[in-house]
Amino acid sequence: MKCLIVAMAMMALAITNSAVAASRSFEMNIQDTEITLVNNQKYHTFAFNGQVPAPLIYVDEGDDVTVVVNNLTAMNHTIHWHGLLQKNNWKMDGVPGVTQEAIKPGESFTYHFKAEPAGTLWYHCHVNTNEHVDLRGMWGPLIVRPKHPTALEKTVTADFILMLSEWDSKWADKPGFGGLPTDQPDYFTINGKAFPEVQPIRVKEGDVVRIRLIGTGDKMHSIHIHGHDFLIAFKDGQPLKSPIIADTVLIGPGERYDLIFKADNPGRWMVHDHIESHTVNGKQPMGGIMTVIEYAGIPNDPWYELGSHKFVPNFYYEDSLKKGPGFYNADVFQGKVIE
Ligand SMILES: [Cu+2]
Repeated sequence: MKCLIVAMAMMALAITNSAVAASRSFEMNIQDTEITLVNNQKYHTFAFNGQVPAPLIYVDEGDDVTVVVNNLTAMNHTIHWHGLLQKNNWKMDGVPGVTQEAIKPGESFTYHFKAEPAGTLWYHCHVNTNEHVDLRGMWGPLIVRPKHPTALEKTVTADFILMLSEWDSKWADKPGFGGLPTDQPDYFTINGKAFPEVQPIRVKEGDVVRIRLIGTGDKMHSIHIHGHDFLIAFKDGQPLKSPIIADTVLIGPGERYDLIFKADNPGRWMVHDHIESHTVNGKQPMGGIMTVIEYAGIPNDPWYELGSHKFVPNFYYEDSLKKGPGFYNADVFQGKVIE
């Protein structure tokens, strides 16, 4: 009898656990894709689903995730899931020659993992990262929603993802080359676009804003937000016990910082890289890593640089993040597939 009760209790526990973790399956193609960084600066990428950044993968902590990847390019690739612990699952870590053979042209591979820990993670190719990650746009956000959110993050009403990168234009149309120590990046982007072709970050007074910075390239970026102090609340997806109050944060390659602040100062406020050489487009200042926080209700001005711009929502995946877990392509990032 005692055994039966224990067995029933264990079964109940198993049911409770499985009810929490969802199984989610996604599929992606890697495709030769031409994107435009700004003006007429095109770039040959190996994009996931033909877009840079890659699709947003948004799951719950503990979910059982399957991702099928089809390599439609002429190069080898893999996916590394940056930030996942992969406990007892190291062969899913996506490193060619260490955890798996690279996915060859025309081949597919199925990744299977548990989504842990929670937070702002990302994914990227791990074959010839110098070129594939730094110059060919092979990166996207992986957001794992926590089972137990912090009191601070529960207050967030507007959530934005900003992936920061650099590009050397001399390799733009030379896939298979580039990513050398002698490279001199001359284009700098947020979510694959440079100012003034980025989108503004639209908020309304009273919002609690979360900015998820992801360093996808190989340079440092010193991100400054005007008119607000923010809390550096998360580092690499993990909540900081003592968040730091700041107006500038230095983010290095691979790092993530989640900034949280109250939108309490209506106006238009610059957000920019304070490494001044990163605010150019080619030889031309001002451009690169800059955008504007726009409060709702501020009248337009004829001289406002983003004022004549067609607003495209979801440039920071803000709409997708509101919808909850799922797999999100975004038209705004779609390039031209190269046959
Ligand atoms: Cu690759």
